[in-house]
Amino acid sequence: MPIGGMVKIEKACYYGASTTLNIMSIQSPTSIATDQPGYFTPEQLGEDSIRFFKEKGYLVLVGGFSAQEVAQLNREMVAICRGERGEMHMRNDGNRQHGEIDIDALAELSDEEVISKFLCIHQVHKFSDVMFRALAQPNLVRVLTGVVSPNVKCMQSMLFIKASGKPGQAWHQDEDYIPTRDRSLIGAWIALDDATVENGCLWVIPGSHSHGVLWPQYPHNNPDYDCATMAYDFPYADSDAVPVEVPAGSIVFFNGYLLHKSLPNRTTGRFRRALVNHYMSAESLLPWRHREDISNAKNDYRDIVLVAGEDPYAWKGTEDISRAYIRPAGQGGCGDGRTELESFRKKSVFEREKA
Ligand SMILES: O=C(O)CCC(=O)C(=O)O
Repeated sequence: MPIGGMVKIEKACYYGASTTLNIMSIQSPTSIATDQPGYFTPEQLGEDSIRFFKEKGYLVLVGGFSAQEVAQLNREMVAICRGERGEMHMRNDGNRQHGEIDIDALAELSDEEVISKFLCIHQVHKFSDVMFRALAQPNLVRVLTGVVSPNVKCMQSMLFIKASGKPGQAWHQDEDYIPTRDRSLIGAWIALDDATVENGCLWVIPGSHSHGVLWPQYPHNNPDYDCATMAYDFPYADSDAVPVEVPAGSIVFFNGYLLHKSLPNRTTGRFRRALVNHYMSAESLLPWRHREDISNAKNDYRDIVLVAGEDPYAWKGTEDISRAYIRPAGQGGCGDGRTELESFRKKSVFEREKA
């Protein structure tokens, strides 16, 4: 789909998935307990699920996506990684060094080998029709309109592939990266494989969103995690965290202030794939991507997709700014600036902010 065509779409629509199953999406049976607090089926959604989300900062919708939808997303992932949907650039944050992935050299490799080269690809809805439509999948939108607002917009999609041996992501809060004006940011983490402790499922600290505080972060040097920064000095211990093990097709919704992380995939030969979309209330401005020419209070990033209700700022139009890019796994090192927390603390405020 041409990007230019996409910005004309006022609201994303969902057309369903084709029915052919892909062998890569078939998993060995696992015994993931789905009768836990915070786990709901589409039939069980209601007051209790909304209350759980508000109190604990997350909820799990088991069976949110069907096996056919999961298979279609996994097939699309292969096409994306093979470069069939368009170019992706490697994100190069300041002085960090990352290797390039040579897409042409992937032609001879199997699907599993190709996708294993990537850890995470951002903004996949910008060049993939399938990923674009998944933004507004009906079960997903039902929860969003229940817990966020009748009016919901999306600004980010991320495809996590996490083959065996790939790192996790350290403790963080998503509003630290994507600030909203009304703290309405929410992640929808769609499991494209059964996600377990062994293959690197999400971990959350229930209730940690309720402070409304963004704790500081530093550029850790822990090889268990990718190059994204790690939160510290928050009033919780690792023992307060719970693993969110889920069967493929589940959607884990989590508040943008919730502390969460994932560990490396420690299995042999099993993937832990997930599609993660980020949404917020359409009523809030989105001061994302700092602009020199406008104050943060007025900055409103408009490369967004409305998935429910009305956009109060429709009169501003939308923009087509972001492009798909590859997030570095950090396995070749994250470059300069990685440090132990104690030496990070000794740096001046100026030096810390540069990191
Ligand atoms: O899926 C993962 O491993 C990490 C995802 C995550 O932390 C996020 O989407 O904010």
